[in-house]
Amino acid sequence: MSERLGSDARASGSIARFEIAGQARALRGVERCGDAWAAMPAGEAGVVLAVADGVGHGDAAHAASTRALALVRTLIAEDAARALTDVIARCHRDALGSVGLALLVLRAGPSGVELCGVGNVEVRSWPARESRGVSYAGTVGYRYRTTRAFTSTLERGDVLALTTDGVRSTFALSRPGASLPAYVESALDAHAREHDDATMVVVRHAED
Ligand SMILES: [Mn+2]
Repeated sequence: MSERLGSDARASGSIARFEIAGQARALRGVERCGDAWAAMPAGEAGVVLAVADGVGHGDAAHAASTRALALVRTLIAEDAARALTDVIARCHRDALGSVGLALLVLRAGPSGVELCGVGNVEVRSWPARESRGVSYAGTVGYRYRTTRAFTSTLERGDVLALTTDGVRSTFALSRPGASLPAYVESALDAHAREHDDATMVVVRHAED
């Protein structure tokens, strides 16, 4: 298990009882990906996932998204139970003057799932049990009106997928096979947009 799981590229591993795979693909022809993702332990039994999409593409977007995720790591390391609305607010203040970003932070653990987001980062669940909540309109580091955190239950074997808007709405989360990295790879091959960075992070709660 890596404390540094998550990157601006592809990675996979396990944290607590959660299996995680993610991949951030840069827009073709651009070196730096404007999206980034991170996964980190949250206490003994939990995990926090964060996905960021810097406004625009390239270096400035990359800088905004990676800086925000570094701050999320710091804040969760300080207090694994910190309110997610506060995490978003701290990232907002830190990102003022940058290009801004969309940011979604999700905490999963034995007591369920909690998530909070601003901007176009989506969450899907398999099986679809109930609404997992939505991101609020706005841009972290520029302007957003308000946020709240959504909570839902989590059963063994449940799968969640976080995606930036570089993944088309044609993507429907299905039951992944044994390999989460292979699932993410093929889902991005099929559903990533041509003209945007695209990121997908999938987390599976252990079956037994
Ligand atoms: Mn995007």
